Amino acid sequence: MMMKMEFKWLWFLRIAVVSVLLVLEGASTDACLEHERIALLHLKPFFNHYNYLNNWDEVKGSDCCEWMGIECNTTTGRLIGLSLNYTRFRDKDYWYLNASLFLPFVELKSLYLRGNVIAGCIENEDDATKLQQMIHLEELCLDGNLLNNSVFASLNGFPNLKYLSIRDNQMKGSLDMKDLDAFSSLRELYMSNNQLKDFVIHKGCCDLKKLEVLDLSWNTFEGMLPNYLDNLNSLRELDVSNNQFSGNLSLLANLTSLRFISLSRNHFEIPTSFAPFINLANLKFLYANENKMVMEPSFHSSLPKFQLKFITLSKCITSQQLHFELLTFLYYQYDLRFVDLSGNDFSGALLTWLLQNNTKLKYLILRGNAFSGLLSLPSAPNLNVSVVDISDNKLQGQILSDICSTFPHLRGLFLSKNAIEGDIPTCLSAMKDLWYLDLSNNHLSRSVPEELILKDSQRILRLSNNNLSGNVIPAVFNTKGLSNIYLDGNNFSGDMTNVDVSAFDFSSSPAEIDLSNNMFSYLDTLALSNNHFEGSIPMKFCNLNYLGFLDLSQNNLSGSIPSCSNPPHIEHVHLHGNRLSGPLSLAFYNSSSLVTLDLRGNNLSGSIPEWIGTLSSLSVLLLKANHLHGRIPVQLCQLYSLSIIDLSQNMFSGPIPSCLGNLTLPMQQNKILVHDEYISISSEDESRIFGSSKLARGANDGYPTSYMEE
Ligand SMILES: *[C@@H]1O[C@H](CO)[C@@H](O)[C@H](O)[C@H]1NC(C)=O
Ligand SMILES: *[C@@H]1O[C@H](CO)[C@@H](O)[C@H](O)[C@H]1NC(C)=O
Ligand SMILES: *[C@@H]1O[C@H](CO)[C@@H](O)[C@H](O)[C@H]1NC(C)=O
Ligand SMILES: *[C@@H]1O[C@H](CO)[C@@H](O)[C@H](O)[C@H]1NC(C)=O
Ligand SMILES: *[C@@H]1O[C@H](CO)[C@@H](O)[C@H](O)[C@H]1NC(C)=O
Ligand SMILES: *[C@@H]1O[C@H](CO)[C@@H](O)[C@H](O)[C@H]1NC(C)=O
Ligand SMILES: *[C@@H]1O[C@H](CO)[C@@H](O)[C@H](O)[C@H]1NC(C)=O
Ligand SMILES: *[C@@H]1O[C@H](CO)[C@@H](O)[C@H](O)[C@H]1NC(C)=O
Ligand SMILES: *[C@@H]1O[C@H](CO)[C@@H](O)[C@H](O)[C@H]1NC(C)=O
Ligand SMILES: *[C@@H]1O[C@H](CO)[C@@H](O)[C@H](O)[C@H]1NC(C)=O
Ligand SMILES: *[C@@H]1O[C@H](CO)[C@@H](O)[C@H](O)[C@H]1NC(C)=O
Ligand SMILES: CC(=O)N[C@H]1CO[C@H](CO)[C@@H](O)[C@@H]1O
Repeated sequence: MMMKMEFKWLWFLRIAVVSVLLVLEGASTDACLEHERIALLHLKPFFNHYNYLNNWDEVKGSDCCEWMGIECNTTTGRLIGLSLNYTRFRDKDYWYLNASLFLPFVELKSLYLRGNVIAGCIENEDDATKLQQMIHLEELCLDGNLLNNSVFASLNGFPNLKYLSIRDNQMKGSLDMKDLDAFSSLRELYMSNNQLKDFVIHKGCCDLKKLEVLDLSWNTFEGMLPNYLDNLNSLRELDVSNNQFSGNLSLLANLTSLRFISLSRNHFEIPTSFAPFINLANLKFLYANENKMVMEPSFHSSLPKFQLKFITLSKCITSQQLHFELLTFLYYQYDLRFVDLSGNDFSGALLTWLLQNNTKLKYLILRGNAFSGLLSLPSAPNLNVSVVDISDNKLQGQILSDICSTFPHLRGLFLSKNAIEGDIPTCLSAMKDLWYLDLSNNHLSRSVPEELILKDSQRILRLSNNNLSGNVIPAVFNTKGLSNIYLDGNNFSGDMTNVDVSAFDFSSSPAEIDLSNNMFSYLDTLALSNNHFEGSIPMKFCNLNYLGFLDLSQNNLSGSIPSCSNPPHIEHVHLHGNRLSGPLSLAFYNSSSLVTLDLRGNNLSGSIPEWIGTLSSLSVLLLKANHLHGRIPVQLCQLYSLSIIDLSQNMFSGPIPSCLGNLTLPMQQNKILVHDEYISISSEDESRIFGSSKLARGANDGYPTSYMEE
């Protein structure tokens, strides 16, 4: 699609240049042919539901080459491109297209009819012969319609069609390969997101010899890959992901043009040596997540001919524990950019050699395995490494400061859920590109380098559940940059009361804030629970204009909850397990963004204020184990999003408002916050990684979306 877009872009440029020349020469050309203009006007009523085609002007002399969705050849004035995506009402009934209406456009090259509730074609007697006249049609996109398997029979005609896309339609059951025989000119065929289940294959068929891209993903195919495939000698990209295919991969062994294969989320038996692919010298992208990995009966000694750039092999089911050493083919790879072997329970020592062999490696994802021993690093720097994720393994020992010089351009470092001990190396705070550091759930001890917390750029810092100590309070409240800071579950101490937040005492609106000078704190998440902080919650919290998540629970905080106009975007407040006292002040009055309010286990007194009804998004209200008393206000019934209320262990009196029984208490789990940000691949990196590979780029596999979500 890349190439195509570039081509079109050039084309528009050329149109622009030509029209400028025409103006300069004072000449005028009737760019649009009259009979094509009239034929377009016949089409208009079928496609103008949103009035998008309002410049398809019925006045004579209107140049149809200028119309919405039209592309003409600037020399001949003939129509060559017609793009009518999403121009019908989606909620209106399905309809049948009269393909004859397109016959006047004999030079048409591309036709896009995506998302138009088309259920099929009207049968005209001699359509097939007539469609044969459209010798220029090369691209046809029918994505997102209601077409069934008969679509192939209706389209049986276009002699030079190269690109056919029928994604997201209603093809079901068996795909009869004979139907495809008429499409011998096809280079690219996309059929993802239908409900196709199997293939009907006939002897002596297989005219798709020129096919280069085949997308069968997101269907319900089952059984072995069809024999048909091994004839497709030109195939460069094959996506069969998200089906129920099973069996081995021998069938692909001779398709030496293959550059991209996605097998993810099927039941294939993938041998650890990848022996079936050994001759695929052009293979660069191999996605094989969530299949069955099987051990070879014997050691496979032949060298693979491929040099992969991208391999994903996460969450494969195995019957026995696999030692990493079994992935022999990996020893011969030296051009890898992206490696994901997560969730496989691989054991053994960490793959230092993989980093040494692959100096272009950018992403190394090994989380959820059983790698053990020290976090050993290659001796030479790997300048390209951007993300290293070895969380949820069995690493021990310390993080050596070599890590900073070995991976100087690191953007994400994920080492949580291991058994790492010792100090956090100070050099990490000087790493300019590092915006996500997760060392949580280890045995790190002693103090945190102050600079790491103060670091003045946008980032996420997770150090939860270690054995870190010291007073981090001054640093936390002087942090700069847009930050999420998680320091809960440690042994930090310090008095909150006198926190100096004057550094970010600002009242200007976000638009006026000068980010470039990093003058203000954009703290949006602050989690400091389970430490030993003391004193009262500073009044100045009210000035944390960007705070969305505040967790100070399980500390030793006292005094009252500051009553102020609360942070305007606050969503989740966790203050349980402290010694907070006094009434529920106006702290959260009118806070329409508040979703969770957890004040359990404090010494709060007074009654539940009537303004509780103003918390229109409140979903979780936990007031258990305080000294609250009085009546439960009926205003609670105005909280239509409430899903959990806990008022137990207080001294409430009077009736329970009957209207509470009227609340539906929906479980809105999505609102109960689980932060799980990840690193994103920039579009620049993406094109460098994926190059011109069409399917890899589209990531039909759903991969690497977890790296694209921020
Ligand atoms: C435009 O038409 C001319 C003459 O038929 C042809 O040579 C040229 O390749 C066409 N250009 C495009 C972009 O189709
Ligand atoms: C119409 O949809 C196709 C397929 O998704 C796409 O390639 C094409 O760029 C779209 N055209 C326009 C004008 O949006
Ligand atoms: C389809 O369109 C052609 C050309 O405009 C027309 O002659 C024919 O009657 C139409 N068929 C139907 C069934 O409307
Ligand atoms: C498929 O669509 C055609 C119209 O193009 C219709 O005549 C036929 O009944 C449909 N077949 C099935 C099995 O729904
Ligand atoms: C792959 O499966 C086919 C069909 O079941 C079988 O004939 C062939 O021996 C298998 N190949 C391997 C290497 O297991
Ligand atoms: C691959 O090619 C070899 C040699 O031409 C042949 O023996 C084998 O049967 C082919 N395998 C497949 C699956 O077509
Ligand atoms: C990769 O490293 C392993 C282990 O050090 C070595 O055996 C292999 O030859 C290396 N491969 C390449 C291509 O450098
Ligand atoms: C936590 O760190 C302190 C020193 O800061 C040490 O004395 C203590 O043993 C550590 N506790 C654990 C469980 O590692
Ligand atoms: C917490 O830190 C103190 C020193 O500041 C230390 O004496 C104590 O053992 C630590 N607590 C735990 C549970 O490690
Ligand atoms: C909490 O603070 C009080 C008063 O300062 C102190 O006596 C108590 O030891 C502290 N408790 C903990 C667990 O730190
Ligand atoms: C609760 O619902 C019942 C029945 O819909 C209605 O009669 C009653 O007025 C409602 N109670 C309150 C307090 O909204
Ligand atoms: C693939 C890739 O990003 N390669 C880069 C690795 O790092 C060297 C040195 O910075 C660059 O020159 C390469 O382009």
